[in-house]
Amino acid sequence: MTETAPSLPVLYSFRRCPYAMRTRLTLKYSQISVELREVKLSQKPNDLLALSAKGTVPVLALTDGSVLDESLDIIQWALSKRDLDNWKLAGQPRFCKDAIELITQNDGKFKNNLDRYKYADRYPDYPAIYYRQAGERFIQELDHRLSIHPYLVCEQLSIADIAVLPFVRQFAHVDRNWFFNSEHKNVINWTLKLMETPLFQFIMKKQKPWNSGDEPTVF
Ligand SMILES: N[C@@H](CCC(=O)N[C@@H](CS)C(=O)NCC(=O)O)C(=O)O
Repeated sequence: MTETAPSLPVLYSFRRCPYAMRTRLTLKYSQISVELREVKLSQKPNDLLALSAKGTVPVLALTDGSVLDESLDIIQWALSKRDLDNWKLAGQPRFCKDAIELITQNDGKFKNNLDRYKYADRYPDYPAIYYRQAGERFIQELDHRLSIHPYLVCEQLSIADIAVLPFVRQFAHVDRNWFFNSEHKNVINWTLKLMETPLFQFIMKKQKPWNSGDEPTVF
């Protein structure tokens, strides 16, 4: 009798999407295997759109048929399965609240300024530097935090670092020369340190875009 491989949750992802990056970081950390489907945003697969009409990545289709189409929901789900280093900051309600507030700021105001800085030609009301300076206010806050402890919320790596890092990386990459020579030394060191970890290197490996019928890529 031939045995069929157990089916895995399916993650629709885009390698350079910061929302997808933070979910891949967490799924890998939580030791949850998924079938990875790399999506081309200009050519979204019908299977993805059938699961979530929003048409954003990441989307995680669980084996029980449920679908998570918000990165923070995927992160919470993964951490509820396994969180060996307590990224959730369980038992530390003050830090936990702070982490959530920081992620909200990141996903809201900072992401907004980041988009305008990155795609300044689409927002001609102001030059790119205007949006960069607006985004820098968040970077300054992070820098201040990192002058007090090695991670964003406290002495340990947490969900806040993982959720925010991919966006700071994107901010840095708009003009690397400016960023890595800027005054934000604590943020620069934190970014470089985290990006050099085996976990980060692993989740950034190149993937070829998925097509229906492809052999599954286990991640
Ligand atoms: N709130 C969503 C946002 C996801 C999102 O906006 N992803 C972008 C890529 S980074 C996307 O899929 N955009 C759709 C598009 O570009 O067509 C989440 O946290 O998962």
